[in-house]
This record gives sequence, C-alpha cells and structure tokens, in this order.
Amino acid sequence: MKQSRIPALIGALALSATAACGTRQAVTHSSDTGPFIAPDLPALAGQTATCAGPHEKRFTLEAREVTVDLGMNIKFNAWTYNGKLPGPVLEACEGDHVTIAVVNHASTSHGLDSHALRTDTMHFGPVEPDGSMTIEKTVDTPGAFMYHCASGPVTDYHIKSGLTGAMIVYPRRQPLAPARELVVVESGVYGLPDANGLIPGTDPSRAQKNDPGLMLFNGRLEHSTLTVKPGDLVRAYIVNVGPGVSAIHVMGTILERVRDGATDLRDVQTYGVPAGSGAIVEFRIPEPGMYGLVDHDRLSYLPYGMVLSFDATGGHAHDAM
Ligand SMILES: [Cu+2]
Repeated sequence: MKQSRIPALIGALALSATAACGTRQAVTHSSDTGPFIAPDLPALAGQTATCAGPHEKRFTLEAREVTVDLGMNIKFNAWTYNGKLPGPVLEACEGDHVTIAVVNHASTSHGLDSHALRTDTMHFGPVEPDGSMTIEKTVDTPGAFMYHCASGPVTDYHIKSGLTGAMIVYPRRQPLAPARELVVVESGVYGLPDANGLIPGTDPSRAQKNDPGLMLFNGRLEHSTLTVKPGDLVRAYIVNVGPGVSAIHVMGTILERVRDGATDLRDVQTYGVPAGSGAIVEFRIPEPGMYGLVDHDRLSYLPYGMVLSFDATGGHAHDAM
C-alpha cells in the first residue's frame, strides 16, 4: 500500500533531531480544556456536561450495513451502529439509569452487550432484522468500557465487522482535572482491499485466526493532527476491541496517570489494555514539539496511519517541513 503516506509525526520527529524548530520554551500550563473536535474523532461531551445532565440517559443504536471510508483510498463494507466505525460514544455519569435501544436495520440479527452494565446476559438480544430491543441498568462503576454486538455463537464475527464502540461512565463525585480529551477505540479489519480499494467484508478465516489485514484507531487509517500547547494535559479514553493487548504509549512523553478500574497508576511508559477492556490515560505535553499516541506493539502499522499526532510546535513544524 501507500508507503509514502508516512504520518507527519515521523517526519517531525526526525526534524526535531536536527533542531529544525529552533528555540525551546519553558513549559506553561495552558488553560485550554475540553474535548478535541476533529472530523475523524468520535464526538465527546465530557464529564462536566454529562454529569450535569439528567440522571436518565437514553441512547439509540441503529444497526446498519454501510460502506465506510477508512481513508488512504480504502473502503470497508462494515456492519455498524449508526453508520459509523466505531459506533457513537455512550456517555453516562456514575449512578445514571441508562437505557440503550437497538434498532436493527440490517439483514441479520444483532444485539448489544455493554461492559459497563452488570446485568443478565439474556437481555443482550439479539433481535431480528426490522426489530428493536432495549437494555437498561443503573451504571455504578466509572471507567472506559467496550460495547459490542451480542449475537450468540457468531458474536466474534459481528464485533470484527464493526459493531462496537466505547461507553464512558464518569465518576460523579470526583472531578477529573481539566484536560484536552479524546476517545481512542482500537480495532482490526479482517480483510484486504481489492483492486478498487474495497474490503468487501470480514473474512471469516482471518477473523477465526485473529489475523487482521489492517489495524485502526477510531475506524480510520488517517487522522487529523491535534493542536496542543506545552503544559496541556491530555486525557484519552481508551477502548481496545482487539485482537491482542494494546500497548498504549505516547511517543515523546510518559503517561502521567492511568486509571483502570480501581487501579490508579502514575508515570507509566506503556500501558497494556487487553481486548475487551479499557483504560483512561493522561499525559502532559512537556515542551514544544510533536507527540504521538501509538500501540507500541503495532508500530508496523505506522505507515498505514496508526498514530494520533499532537502538534505543540505552534506551527513551526509546517515551516520546517
Ligand atoms: Cu451483531
């Protein structure tokens, strides 16, 4: 594929070694907070807005078969919630009563399992085409959780075809430090593009072997570079769909804090998130320059865009390139 499409980050990292960006400034603590907004990032409201909202949270997930643009001129005949890969971020606050409706517009049965809910698996469905179902529960445990299709013995194939996403349950009484925020859902696509750049669907034998043709952050091969400032705190809500353990690392810095269930860690270089799990990681932009969130065990996918880049050059990287 397109080996020339090396993300800007790699070039910027090489440039920084030659001091192309000139003077270094002292670290300042930026006042910028709130979710990053970019076309390829799942929309996020954040803790303050979510916890200030009603305690009754309702979501609708529509199962649809959609040809999704992955970037780099590659498309994938995906199975989706709401036409997107991954599905929308479901945000709730600890103690909220959550109702999730699944409306099935697809050609086979689909259901829903959210790892944030402690409930009878008999509520997961699936529901037949043209049908709908709901699952509801009070969420009691903060964290970044995976949700996915539940379809009995073929659930794995449905997840790998795209029916998955992140559900965030914010702590109600513990305010998170002001930060720039984003969601990172890591997943694979189990096939390769044909001559027209189309991956026609999930290859069952690849799925069976946990052998993806491509790996993605947020259902995309290409990502917007996110502008930050030295001193910014960045918080990423990570969900790993799989396969394998995601080795979450930020090139150029150290994870200041990692929350994983009740575990609260400091100063971690790389944090492993198993398939079917999530974690909340925080890092501070230490100085002007370029930084990149990667799966350190999937660096072979860097040429395919598998990096989320943070630009703290104040525009100098563009000048240098
Ligand atoms: Cu399904």
